[in-house]
Parts: sequence; C-alpha cells; structure tokens
Amino acid sequence: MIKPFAKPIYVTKPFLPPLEEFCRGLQEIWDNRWLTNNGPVLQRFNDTLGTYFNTDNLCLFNNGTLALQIALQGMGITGEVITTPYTFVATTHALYWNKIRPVFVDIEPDYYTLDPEKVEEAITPWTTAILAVHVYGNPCMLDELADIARRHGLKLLYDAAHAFGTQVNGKSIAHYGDLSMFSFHSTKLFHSLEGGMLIFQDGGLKSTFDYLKNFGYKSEVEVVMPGTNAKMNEMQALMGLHVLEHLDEILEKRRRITDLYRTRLKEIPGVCLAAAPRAGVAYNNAYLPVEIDERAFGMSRDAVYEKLKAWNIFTRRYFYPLICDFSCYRSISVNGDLAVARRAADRILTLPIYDSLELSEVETICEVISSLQKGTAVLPEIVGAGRPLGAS
Ligand code: T4K
Repeated sequence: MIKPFAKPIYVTKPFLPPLEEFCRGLQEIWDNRWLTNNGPVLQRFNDTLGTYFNTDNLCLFNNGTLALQIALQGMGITGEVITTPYTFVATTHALYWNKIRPVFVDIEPDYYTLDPEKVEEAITPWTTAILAVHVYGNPCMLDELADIARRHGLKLLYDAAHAFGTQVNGKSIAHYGDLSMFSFHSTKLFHSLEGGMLIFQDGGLKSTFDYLKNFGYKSEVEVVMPGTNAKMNEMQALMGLHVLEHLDEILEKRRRITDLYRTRLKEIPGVCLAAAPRAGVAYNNAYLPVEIDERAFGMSRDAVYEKLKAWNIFTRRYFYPLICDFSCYRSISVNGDLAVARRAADRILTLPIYDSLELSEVETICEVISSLQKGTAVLPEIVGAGRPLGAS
C-alpha cells in the first residue's frame, strides 16, 4: 500500500525567501515609516522589473485583476472583446467591470489558448479588441493573433497571469501584443504576496494607468479621472524584490519536476500530457496539466481528483467549469459549440508543482496515479474526511 503523505500536497505552495533576508528588508520599511503610496521599496521594485524586462512601460498594481480592469479602461476598450472561456474567472470579470461584452470562442487543443481561426470568425463591427490568455504559461499563437489584430484594427491584450518567466525566441512574453498583464499572486511562481503588473507598447498609457490606480490624482489638488485604489504597497514590493532574486532557481527546479512528471506519466495509459513547448519557447513550467481519458484510464478525471485526496494529494481542475457556464455568465451567447474547451474542462487535472516539491514526492504522486489506473490502489482510511490530513 502506498502511504498517504503526512502533510497535504497542494497544487502549489508559494516560494518564500529565507526569513533573515526578508527581515533585513523589513527593517528598511520600519525605518522609513513609509508603507504604501509609491514608497521607496515600490520604486526600487519598479526599477528592478524595468531592467529585467528592459522597458519603462511598466506599471505595478495590488493585484492582477485590478491591473487588467485598469488596462481595459485606460486603453478605452468598449463594445465587444473576443476572449476565451478557458481561463480563471478574473479575465472575464475585468471585461464585465468595464461594461464590455465578452465574446467567447474556442481554444486550440495543444496549449489550450485561443484558436485564431475562431477569433477571426467572431469579429463583428462592435469588436474592439482580443483578450487572449497564455494559459498555464504557454504562449498563445502570437503571430496569428497579431496578424488578425492588425488586419482588423483591433487591440491585442494578453492576460499573462501565468506567464512570468516564459520567453519566446529569446524575448520575454511581455513584449508581444499591445499589452500584457501579469499576476503576482502567492500561487504564482513569481509573486509579491498579491500583486499585478502591466507591460505595454504605448508609453503614452503610463500616466493614465498611474492616475487610474491612485484615485485619478495628478497632483495634490488635481483629480483628472475617476480612478480607483489599486496601488501596490511596500510589503508586497519587498516580497517581490526578494522572490525575483531566486527566480532562476525557481524556474530550474520546476523544469526538473516537469521532466520527471513527463517521464513517469507517459507510461500510464489514459494520462495524456500537454504538448511539449513549441520551438523557440522557453516555458516557465507554471502548471502541470494532464488530461485524463476516462476510457483508457478506467476512471473519470473527477474520480481521480477525489480519490487522490485519500493520499493527501490536492489537485485542481483548472479550468472547470468554463466561464460561460458560471451562473453569472450563462446569459452570454457563445460562438460555436466550444468543443475543445469543453473537452479540456472535463478532462484536465492540474497536478502539484512548486519549487519545494521533492522529486521523491513527484515519484509517489505518479505511483498513486498509476495504481489508480491499474486498479491496484488500496485506498487508505480517510481520517477526518473532508479535511486534509495533517493540515493545521
Ligand atoms: N487571470 C488569470 C488567467 C488568472 O489565473 C488569475 C489568477 C487572474 C487573472 C487574476 O490575478 P490576481 O488578481 O489573482 O492577481 C488561485 C489564485 O487565487 C488566483 O490568483 C489564480 N489566478 C488562480 C488560477 O488560482 P484559487 O481559488 O484556486 O486559490 P486557492 O486559494 O484555492 O489556492 C490554491 C492552492 O494553493 C491551495 O489549495 C493551497 C495553495 N496555497 C494558496 C495560497 C493562497 C498555499 O499553499 N498558500 C497560499 O498562500 O485561485
């Protein structure tokens, strides 16, 4: 019998810098007594990221959702925006908060990103932009989407919430399209506790984004637009600075974990791995999605998801249900049958991946999945059902 993990293995676990390192930074914040509102640590984080991405066209926010909402508002996007139903719900919420109508089209089966052909078919006189998502950190079909946007005079925005660290042809993913939004949420491989960032081509947008995230203030006595409060604070910026120092080691560990998963899982009937990254893509290994083919595996994706809990393994079904199936979006008509997106939503399981996940733990997770497939798994007795074992 494979023993359950003593402590829960979640789909992710945030990277934390060594505590002493972080405390040294805290001392600076204590000395400054400057906690938010464009403080010195935030400015340093902004400059460091500017150097990392080699751009001045960058703006930081307190989370990715508000960053995206402000991006849409600041760019004056209206009417209809073509987007994906296969994403985290915040992508669609950002449109809705701007009174923009989301138009859902299908995705392609290899990387689960927008299908350019379906995008082109859905363009109407009201379409103003495409909002595509680099799902799991895999780049969208960048050239095809750029071509459609150019030919139809549309803005091209990327929700790059998952894509920090992904590069295409030696260039950061941030530099494709008119604008990219990154989430620095704790569940992301690069994080600032919570946080978000916009990187954009048109430098003229910077002041607009800066006003919008700070109540519209231009000076102490001038409010030039009805902004909101979406500022990143000093603690967030400090965490971001410290995590950035460890980015290379985080990416390397994730790469090794993915390699091991791929080696072990390819031997299990009914477990279908996502396509390997396209040529020229340096993938960040943000997530580990696999498709469970019920017939070949002998069990549905949902059954696997439930049974793994008995071993204290908590996977996620990112992204199920599709956005258009949530009650608040059900009234929106969709383009076509979304067959590829529906199939992905029904079959995908995202397995645990984070820098501190031991390779021996990956081996065990794969062994459990294999034993479920073979029907040899002996279910451990569930102590305190419904609550992760060993969770505090
Ligand atoms: N666009 C896309 C495509 C996105 O994926 C997201 C966010 C956004 C936009 C919006 O960006 P933000 O406004 O969030 O910056 C999580 C995250 O909360 C969310 O940020 C993320 N996408 C989404 C994909 O995943 P949940 O509801 O699954 O999170 P939660 O709390 O269940 O955490 C997942 C697991 O992580 C837990 O089971 C345990 C572990 N965990 C989590 C936290 C917060 C930890 O070990 N420690 C922690 O501190 O949404």
